[in-house]
Amino acid sequence: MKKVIAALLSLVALRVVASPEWVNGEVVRVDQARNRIVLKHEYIPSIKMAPMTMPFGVVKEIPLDQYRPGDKVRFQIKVVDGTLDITVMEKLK
Ligand SMILES: [Cu+2]
Repeated sequence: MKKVIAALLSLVALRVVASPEWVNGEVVRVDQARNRIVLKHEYIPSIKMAPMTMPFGVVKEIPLDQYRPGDKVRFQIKVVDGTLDITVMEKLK
């Protein structure tokens, strides 16, 4: 039983540390050649960014060829030297 509780607690701790911030958006333009995407995004609490349409860098693991203008998506970002990169992105149904 103790083991189970310990395992559960470590799971909870992991979730807190890795707690991902999902932001909803809509694809406006895809620039596959430069690994960039223009999104209309919602307010982003972690960086206090108002809703707007703007370009993002995209990590190469994300298959940009599967995205089209008008797709509703949610994504996670990281800030690198003042620019925003999308690290995870998925389509919303
Ligand atoms: Cu923005």
